[in-house]
Amino acid sequence: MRTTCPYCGVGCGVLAEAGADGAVTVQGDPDHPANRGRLCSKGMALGETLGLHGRLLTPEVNGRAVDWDTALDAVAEGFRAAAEQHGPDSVAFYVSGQLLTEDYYAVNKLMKGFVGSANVDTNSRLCMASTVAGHKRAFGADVVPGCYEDLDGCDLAVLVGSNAAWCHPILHRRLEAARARGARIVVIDPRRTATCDSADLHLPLRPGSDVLLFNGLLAHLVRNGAIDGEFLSAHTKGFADALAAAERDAPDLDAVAAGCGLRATDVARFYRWFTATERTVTLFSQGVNQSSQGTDKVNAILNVHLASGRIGKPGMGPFSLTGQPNAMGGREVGGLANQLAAHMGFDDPADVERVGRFWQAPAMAAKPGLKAVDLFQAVAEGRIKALWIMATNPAVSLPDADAVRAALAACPFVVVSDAVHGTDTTAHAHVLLPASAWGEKDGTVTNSERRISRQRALRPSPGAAMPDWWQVAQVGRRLGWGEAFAWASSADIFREHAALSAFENGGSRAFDLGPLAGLTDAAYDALEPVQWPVRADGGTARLFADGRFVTPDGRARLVPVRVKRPAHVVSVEHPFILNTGRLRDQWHTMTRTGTVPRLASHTDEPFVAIHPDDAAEQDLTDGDLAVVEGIAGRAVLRVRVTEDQTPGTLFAPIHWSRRFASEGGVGPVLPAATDPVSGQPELKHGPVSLRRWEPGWTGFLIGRAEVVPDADWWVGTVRDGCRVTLLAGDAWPADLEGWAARLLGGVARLDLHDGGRGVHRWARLDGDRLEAVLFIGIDGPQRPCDWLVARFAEPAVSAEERPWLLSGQAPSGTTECGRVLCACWNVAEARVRAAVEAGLTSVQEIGAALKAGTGCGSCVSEIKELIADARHDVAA
Ligand SMILES: Nc1nc2c(c(=O)[nH]1)N[C@H]1C(S)=C(S)[C@@H](COP(=O)(O)OP(=O)(O)OC[C@H]3O[C@@H](n4cnc5c(=O)[nH]c(N)nc54)[C@H](O)[C@@H]3O)O[C@H]1N2
Ligand SMILES: Nc1nc2c(c(=O)[nH]1)N[C@H]1C(S)=C(S)[C@@H](COP(=O)(O)OP(=O)(O)OC[C@H]3O[C@@H](n4cnc5c(=O)[nH]c(N)nc54)[C@H](O)[C@@H]3O)O[C@H]1N2
Ligand code: SF4
Ligand SMILES: [Mo]
Repeated sequence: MRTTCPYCGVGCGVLAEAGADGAVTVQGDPDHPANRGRLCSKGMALGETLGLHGRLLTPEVNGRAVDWDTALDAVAEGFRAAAEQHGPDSVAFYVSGQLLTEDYYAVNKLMKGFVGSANVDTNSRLCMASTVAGHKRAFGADVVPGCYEDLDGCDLAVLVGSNAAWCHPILHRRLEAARARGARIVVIDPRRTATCDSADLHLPLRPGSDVLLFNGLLAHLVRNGAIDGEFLSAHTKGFADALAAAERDAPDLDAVAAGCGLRATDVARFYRWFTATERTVTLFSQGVNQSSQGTDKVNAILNVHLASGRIGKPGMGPFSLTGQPNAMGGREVGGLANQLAAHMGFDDPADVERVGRFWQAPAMAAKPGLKAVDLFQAVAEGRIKALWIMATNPAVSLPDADAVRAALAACPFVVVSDAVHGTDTTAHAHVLLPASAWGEKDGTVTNSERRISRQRALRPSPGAAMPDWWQVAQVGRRLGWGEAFAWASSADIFREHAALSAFENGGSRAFDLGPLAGLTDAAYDALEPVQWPVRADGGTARLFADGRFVTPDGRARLVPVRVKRPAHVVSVEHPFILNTGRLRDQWHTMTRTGTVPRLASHTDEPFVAIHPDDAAEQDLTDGDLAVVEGIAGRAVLRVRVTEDQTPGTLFAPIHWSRRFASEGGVGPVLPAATDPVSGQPELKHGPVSLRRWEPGWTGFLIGRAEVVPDADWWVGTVRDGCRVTLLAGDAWPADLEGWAARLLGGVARLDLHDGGRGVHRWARLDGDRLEAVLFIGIDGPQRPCDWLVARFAEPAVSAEERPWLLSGQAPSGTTECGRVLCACWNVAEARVRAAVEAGLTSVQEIGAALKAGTGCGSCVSEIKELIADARHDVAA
């Protein structure tokens, strides 16, 4: 079955095959233009995320399993009652760029056309809203001008606030291929990331100073006669004002270097390369968007491309890297509270009228609804009485997350549609609706280059799970709008969506799928990946080639932007800036990737990265636990000392929730400041303090069941056949044996106590099968040796092995298995080390021998390091 990966916005084609035993194997689709057969570690592990463990399989009302009719009646009644008593604006949806376009379309139609409120917002507000706003200001519409082939064909790629090596791995490989034939890569990011390993220049700019850097570039282009005057006068407006603003901020190179905290020679080199290289692509992502001046950052980038005429032509252009698989689809259906549908909006009453007529809508919303942060504020204040959350986990992913949690707990009626049970958000649901997941759903997604691809079902939904669009349509029908929600399939919805895009369009809107409005079911099934706008003769790779933009006068706008201070800055109480982002092998709140042992093993613990000078000053060493305290709330994280950080800045990953750790999440730490234009929260810039936490005891639990331990601090990770939970506490548990029995899930068969040394260890066996092991002590060990963990993957423990269980080490003579380095092929670091010691000296040789590094390639830099270390050892 040909389908599409459900993770990032690269939108890779996947060939998936369901075996007779239900097991699904995947490989890259060689015919898909996004990836041509490749997949990254997350995509390669898709088959392993499809187990039913943890899946939500039946609807629930107030914690009790019910049938669909009961659940849907409850939802319809809850929404009807709220709207009748408190008006339509007391009802809201909070949805996700992980929905399919058809799901998204259904939600948007129900709310904006029938309930009569635009209170539909999406996690894309946390992700793409600044780009949407920046595109609209510059181009008149939310359009990514270029395509992936421009990455293959460029001579300079500038990555701004993007860790593409980990977050868009397959595109990053295309950039590396361009580099191999001579293109240069510049990375603009306050910290040194894996993406910098294949860069020709890394500019570790001061967090938030991007506008200054690009204003300086605009002024530099003008000083060096590198602007395209003809293009500017024929196709744009606003150049003089934009330049005046830029020159005020950035009178010369030294001002830029000082303001950005960069070496003047590095800035000069970047400007020189940009000036000299016609085929330049500027790719940007969350370091740009998630900022209190994200929209201005976007326009600062678009300004330099417009000024140099580098747009709409092969090998060049600004390129927004979209995060979620269907971030783009959501924007096309108008999934954001300030959009309407099919690139129409609330600014023009004619748009509202037109969409209303097309939908035959009884109650068209006429004004924008609440944006995510304001929406949850309204929930907290009791203004939202009924809320439906779909395919997102806001209790984890929003800033000031503890307040979001409290708001959810206080909301009178919360509906959550999710594929899994037990997320931080499902815990607050009055009604829980089981959603079909990847591999079961059927519909379309749009990737970063506007390419629409099919996700196809390869197996039936388990239990009672149903697609999201079906759930919405059922509630629409129950609310009395049977005809408008009569769809029988996702194909029906797609045709309607395509028809709306073409409705009275006549070239006024870039988003146009007209020719697809008449697809038969069979043609929809067989739909090949295609880039919008879709014309009679096919898709469109590149827009604006003719210099015509989507503004009323057809001209693009350069927008004057000025440097602004971030919403919150450092203070005596909060002297560090916390930056947050992603890890290579985890996806967001880990509801899917967190269940795959080989993905968990790359990084198994939430951490905070800090520069060595700062660590020394704070009296912290690598491996300590630290309390990271922000304006809103706190986290407790493992300290990682690294030169990759710039002094004064910290970095922590976003993935841990309360389901996987006691206080491993960054959501509570970040304040809810937003960009005034886009409403996107500033998720990369939270002032914090940092101090060591020295627990009274540490230890770990290994067990087969998922337990939430009663301990001050804990982090759980899945491993093969078991779950490892690291533990720490201030005071010793009061009733030690009772506490241990609870964690172990029963009474231990083996134990070892040395009160003098403060050591307590237990193991529980069922016959010869190991069920649980618990170690705690004053001086560790803090984590289990791999040999012990590996015993859980075995059916029985042998008589020879048994004495070693509580020893804290592997039997003499056994080698430990160790951390997985290459997650694509599941190759342990120890095997790569052994291969290097055995004499292999290049990444290619290692790849040929072990396959390590031949998948997505994101571990290649680590393999290189191991080779370099070995050489160093020999030399020493
Ligand atoms: N492995 C993995 N891949 C993913 C995801 C995932 O969860 N896991 N999620 C997907 C989604 S939804 C998204 S949105 C994308 C995100 O993809 P990216 O945006 O590439 O990822 P992030 O790690 O969030 O942030 C990118 C970088 O911005 C930098 N940054 C912080 N502040 C600034 C600043 O002021 N200026 C500049 N120039 N840079 C700054 C950070 O240091 C970080 O390295 O990834 C997608 N891909
Ligand atoms: N501090 C900080 N916070 C951030 C970010 C950051 O960089 N820093 N990044 C932000 C960004 S860019 C993003 S995109 C968000 C992501 O944050 P979220 O959207 O909250 O994270 P996910 O874990 O992807 O949540 C998706 C949920 O949908 C469920 N699900 C999966 N498939 C389906 C389906 O088909 N139907 C339904 N109904 N449910 C399904 C999953 O089980 C999961 O519970 O986080 C944002 N938050
Ligand atoms: S790069 Fe990886 S996560 Fe993104 S779509 Fe491709 S396989 Fe999926
Ligand atoms: Mo995102």
